[in-house]
Amino acid sequence: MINRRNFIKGIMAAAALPSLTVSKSYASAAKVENMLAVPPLLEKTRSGGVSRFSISVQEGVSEFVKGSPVNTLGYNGNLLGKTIRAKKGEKVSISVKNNLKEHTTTHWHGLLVPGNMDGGPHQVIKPGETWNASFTIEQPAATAWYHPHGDGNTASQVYKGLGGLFLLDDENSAKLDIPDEYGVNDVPLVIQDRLFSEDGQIHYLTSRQDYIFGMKGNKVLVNGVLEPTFEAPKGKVRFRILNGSNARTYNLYFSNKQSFDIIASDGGFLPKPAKMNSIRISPGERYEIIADFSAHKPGSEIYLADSGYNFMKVIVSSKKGFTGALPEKLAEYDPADMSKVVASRRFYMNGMGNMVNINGRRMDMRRINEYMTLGTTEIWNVVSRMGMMRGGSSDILHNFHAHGTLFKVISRNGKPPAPEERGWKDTVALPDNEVVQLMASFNHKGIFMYHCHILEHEDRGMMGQYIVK
Ligand SMILES: [Cu+2]
Repeated sequence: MINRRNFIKGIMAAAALPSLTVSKSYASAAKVENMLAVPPLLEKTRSGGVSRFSISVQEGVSEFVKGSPVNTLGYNGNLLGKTIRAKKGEKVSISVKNNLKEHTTTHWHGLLVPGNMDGGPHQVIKPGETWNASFTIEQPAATAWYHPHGDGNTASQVYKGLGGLFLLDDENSAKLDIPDEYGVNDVPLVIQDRLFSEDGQIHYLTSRQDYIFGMKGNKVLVNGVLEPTFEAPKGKVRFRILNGSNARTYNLYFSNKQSFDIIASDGGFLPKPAKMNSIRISPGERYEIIADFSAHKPGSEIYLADSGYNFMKVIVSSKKGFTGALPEKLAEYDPADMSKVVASRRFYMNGMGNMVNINGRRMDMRRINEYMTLGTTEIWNVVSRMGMMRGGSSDILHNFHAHGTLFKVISRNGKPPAPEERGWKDTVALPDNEVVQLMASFNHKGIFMYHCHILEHEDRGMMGQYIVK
């Protein structure tokens, strides 16, 4: 952090400082009093063999600090959204009504659907209009999510509160003996940092740093609740963690240093659980972990933390929880089949602030950057090259997300991926100058985006389009 701060100081020397001064470092300790909210499931109706969901994108008001209302955005509510849940093979139809005063789109992050159903910047929903997305779930069980993806206004809409979970189930997830009581021992955690001032208000883009590196906050919301408390049963708890932040990468761990098992990444279950003490999660990524609280006395307090900041308290209750052993095998191990690879491409993620680009180009709605063939597999080499900032920081300055495919990490700088990156993914962190090799297949037609998931970078053009024909 020190290195980065000095570095920023250098490039900010000539910049005017913003008039608003809010401490941007994490609070030293959490003042925890709010209970964790769990987003309810979105109601579905069945007709004609199709599950129908209805979403309203709307303005709202939220109180993160008592007595300090903040204008927010939500899906069917004041903030965030209800959880959509569907099974493999299920036909779904989702109507999305835009009740905002500005355009939006609704992207199904992590879902494999045709390009025209993807909810990217081409599927604009103007104020007052409704967009209908229909598709069949054709992929393994996973924790996915939905969020805005408009051309140039994604970051502010997510920051104000738009985002929801999209959980997928299949035969495998139904039969695995793991915690699966939604909200009890199978608990989603949408982690988002926000810049709070003392009066409980939230601020956006207050400094040059925010434009350059993306918007980072000084406090963490989990499921829209500031520094919450979760009461855990005395047993194993599955947390489905989504980094829904605009720009911050977390290294999550428990304050008592207890280990946990990672069971799933963005696109579904890992081949087998991976025991870890901390997990790096960049914006847009998801990890499902199993934390075991059975050895703690009722009343014990443990925190979920990042960089010394205890942002969520876990209180162990006396309720008996899930105590079964974790399965040794979680999903069929499906090794990367390089014999199917027909092409390789490079994606160079360059620059900062307004200079961001991929392979020297910035997003242009009228330009298709890459052409893929339906049913093929490719190798992608993705690398973050920071130019003048090369080597300036150990932080994650860019990451990479692709729509329309789930990929496998083949290697990082030629070395095999760590155990937690051996399952399906759609987003990867890019430490500076590390070549991340991915294997991706294209099984849906249409136009899809690939981009940095630091949302201020995405909005400033760090995005490209590929077409599958
Ligand atoms: Cu970036």
